[in-house]
Amino acid sequence: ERGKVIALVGNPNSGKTSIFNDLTGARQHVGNWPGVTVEKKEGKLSYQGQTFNIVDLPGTYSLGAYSEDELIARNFIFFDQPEAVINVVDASNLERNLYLTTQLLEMGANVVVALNMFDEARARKIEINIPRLAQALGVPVVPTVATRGEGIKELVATVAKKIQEKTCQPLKINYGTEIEKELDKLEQIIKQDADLVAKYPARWLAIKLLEDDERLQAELQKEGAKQVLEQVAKSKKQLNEILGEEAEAIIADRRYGFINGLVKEAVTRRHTLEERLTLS
Ligand code: GDP
Ligand code: K
Ligand code: MG
Repeated sequence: ERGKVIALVGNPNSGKTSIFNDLTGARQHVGNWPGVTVEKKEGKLSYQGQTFNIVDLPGTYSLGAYSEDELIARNFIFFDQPEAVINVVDASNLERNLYLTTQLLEMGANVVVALNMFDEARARKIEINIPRLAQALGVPVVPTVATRGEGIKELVATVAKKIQEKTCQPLKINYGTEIEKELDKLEQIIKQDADLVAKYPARWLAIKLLEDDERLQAELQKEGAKQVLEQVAKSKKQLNEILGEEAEAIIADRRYGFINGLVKEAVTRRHTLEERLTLS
C-alpha cells in the first residue's frame, strides 16, 4: 500500500534537504528519477500512527518547461498527485521565492509554506506578518529554522491537518482585463476536451499556453487538440496587437506585480543596528 505522499518543493538553497532530513531522520533512500541522472531522495515520516512518504523534488525557481528539474517537479505534482506539497521558502529572500509559490498555488497543489531561514530574516530585521501572508496566499505558513529543527513539529502537524481537510482552491491572480478575456475563451475550449480536463486544471493550462510552454504545446499537437492550439494562436496575436508585447512577458509582469503587492502588505524591514549607526 502506498503511504500518503508529501513533496518538498523550493528554490535551490532554500533548505529543502535540511527539512527533508529533519522530517525523515535516517529513514532515507536515494535513487534517480526515471530516465535522467537527477537524484531522487525519498524518506519516511511517522506521525500519529500514520506513515508519510516524503519526496525531495529538485530545487527550482519556476515550474515551466525550461529545465529537466522544473519538469520533474511539475510532472510529479500533476501525475503522482502528492497529498500535500511543502513549499520551502527562504524567508530572507521572500520576494524571489514567492514566484515558485504562486506557480504551485495556480496549479492547485495542496500547499503548506515552510517559511525557512527564519533566523536569517530575523537577523536582517525583516519582519514578516505571517497571518497576513497566509491569508493573502490562502494557505498555512509555518516559520522554520531547519538547521536547528525549529518549527518542524508545527510544520508536520499543519501538513497532516491540511491533508485531512483537503481544502485547496487554486490561487487566482488577476492578469488584467485583456488577458483575462483571452484566458476565458481558452478555458471554454479546453473544457470541451475531456482528456485535457482530466490531466490539467483548465485555467492553469490556458495560462501556460499563453506563456508559450513548449512541452504543453507539443503535447497538445501530438494529441490533436487543434481547436485549443488555434485559439492560443489567435489570443496571442490579439494580445500582442492590443498590448504591444508578448503575452508571456505581460503574464510574468503581472505575476511579479501580484507578488510585489503581497510583499508590501506582509513584510516590513527595520534598519539593522549597523545601518542605523552609519545613517546617523
Ligand atoms: P537545498 O538546496 O534547498 O536542499 O538547501 P540545503 O538544505 O542544502 O540548505 C542550504 C544551506 O542553508 C545549508 O548550508 C544549510 O545548512 C543552510 N540552512 C538550511 N536551513 C537553514 C535555516 O533555517 N537557517 C539557516 N541559517 N541556515 C539554513
Ligand atoms: K544545496
Ligand atoms: Mg537539496
